[in-house]
Amino acid sequence: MLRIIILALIAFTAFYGQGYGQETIHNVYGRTFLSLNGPWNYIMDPYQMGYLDYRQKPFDQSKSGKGGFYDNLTDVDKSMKVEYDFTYAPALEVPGDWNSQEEKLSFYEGTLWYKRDFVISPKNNKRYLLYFGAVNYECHVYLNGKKLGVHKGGFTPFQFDVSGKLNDGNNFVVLMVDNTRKKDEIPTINTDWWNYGGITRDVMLVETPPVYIEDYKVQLSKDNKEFIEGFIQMKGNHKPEHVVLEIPELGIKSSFTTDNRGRATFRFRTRKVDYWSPEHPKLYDVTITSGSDKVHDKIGFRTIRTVNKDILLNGESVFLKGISIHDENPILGGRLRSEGDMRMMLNWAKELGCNYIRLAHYTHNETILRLADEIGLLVWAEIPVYWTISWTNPHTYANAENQLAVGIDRDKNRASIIIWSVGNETPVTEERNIFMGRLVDKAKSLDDTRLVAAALEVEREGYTIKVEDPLGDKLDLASFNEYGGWYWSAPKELPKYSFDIRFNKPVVISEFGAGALAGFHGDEDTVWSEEHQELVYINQIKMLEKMDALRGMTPWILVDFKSPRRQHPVYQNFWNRKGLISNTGKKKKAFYVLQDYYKTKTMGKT
Ligand code: GCB
Repeated sequence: MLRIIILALIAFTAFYGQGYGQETIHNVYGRTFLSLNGPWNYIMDPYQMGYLDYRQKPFDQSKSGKGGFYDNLTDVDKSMKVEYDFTYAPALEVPGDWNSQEEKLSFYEGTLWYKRDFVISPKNNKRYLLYFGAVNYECHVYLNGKKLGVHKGGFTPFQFDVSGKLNDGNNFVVLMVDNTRKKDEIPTINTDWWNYGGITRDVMLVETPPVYIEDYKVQLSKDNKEFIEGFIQMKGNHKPEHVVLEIPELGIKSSFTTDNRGRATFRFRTRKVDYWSPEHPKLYDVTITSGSDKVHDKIGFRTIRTVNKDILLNGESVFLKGISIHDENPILGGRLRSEGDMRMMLNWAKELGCNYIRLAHYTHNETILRLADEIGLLVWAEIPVYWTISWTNPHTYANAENQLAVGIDRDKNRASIIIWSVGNETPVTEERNIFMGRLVDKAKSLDDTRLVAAALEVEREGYTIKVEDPLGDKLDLASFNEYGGWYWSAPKELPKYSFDIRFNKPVVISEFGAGALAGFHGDEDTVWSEEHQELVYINQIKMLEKMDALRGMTPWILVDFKSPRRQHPVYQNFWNRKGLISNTGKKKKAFYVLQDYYKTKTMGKT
């Protein structure tokens, strides 16, 4: 018994002690909030002067708790020696990474402080939650000079309950953000994308009633499309609460009573639903009410499952015409910040003829998922378990699992998401198989209504491309990255290859591609030319089409993106050039090859 308690305690501290694991309010955009976006003053602090004393002890762990930049001293008495002042410091726009906003920060990896003032008159009968869409990577949050907590993980939301901690009038929030890459974190030190630091997504102060609708899930039953099922979770007390779910277009108005955990689960028969699909992205207005709280959402209803080599969307075989996408706007530079940025990306995907996108390699902005629901694009969502993670470190695992769980939690009502990916190109070893296997089990335990996948790697023997990663046994798809014509073999050789795949599952190619500098022309053998990339696409498609199990693909990648690994001064200049569209928005020849293929490609074979 004692052992169990100790183990439970270790697991608990691994989760909460490390700064991940806070629960967040569901559908934050559907709530009443004060936006804290806009300019925040910042101080670059490579030596963590604002956090550590000269003996390297954190000020916030000293007796007084004072001494750090979070005190936000300004215009002090002339006898005081203070070596910072936010008031006169420059500002960065939030949301937005720091690298793309200031030349001197473009390669910066380290600590940077943010400060923002705001005015509010908190009401006695309300709760207040300070919500962050994402901050990369580790972040210490202080409100009016007092520490609220720490969060780790650059792509998932987190919040603090600040009820009773707000001043009536002037308030300030200070954040210390550190994007230093570390071996044991998720992602680890080595990635092929820019390590954009800072407050990259929305910040808001959410106001709710004291007892509020914290979470809910409304979807079609996995086993029977005639039923709607899900739950409503209240927060604030554990007394029975009356909750009402309304979907007017389906004639639904159902009442439930929550149990002593604040939860009501439901399953009831519905009249015929107009199914959501990329061709017909039907969303229903859904309203949940309890006491004085009311939340509105738009939810699509669809089913997804696999049968042998087929992917069935609403019971019909579908071919996933996809493209991979990073969370980056190459034209403005930096992380996607606005709905406009995101629409630009999705409209390009639509123009390419896609019905599907892979949001690589981490949890993307909630807004892009809502747009995918609205525009009609199926989605592969992913976590940054990428390449060589510290497989045996329990903190690393807890962190990965938390990022997976928070992503699933945030986006569980999005019809567009059909696949949770637990990682990308992780090298097969015993330790990795255990780590990844646990993530697959976790994803399935949290959501058994979607598919679980990972981007695996291939091996080659002569002209045979083999897929035999044992993790594949646990996954719903045979998905792998395969760089024939780029990292191995010449593009013209590709038609000679065939596949040997160990799994009787739908094959969805998670990546193939080739680099090309837009406007650089040469013959098909000239690396970096548009013609070379074009031939890779032509011959990849020929090669892939030989597989009768082929049910989709997300070539790498829609648009050129920034990466510190890409150094060639003429062709790359810190850009990964595998985009079908350049960093200035110019379509390369390969774009049209894929567009033609998608135009004529029919649904999967049954
Ligand atoms: C991959 C990775 C992706 C890289 C890409 C490349 O296999 O999954 O993150 O950017 O290759 O360009 O090498």
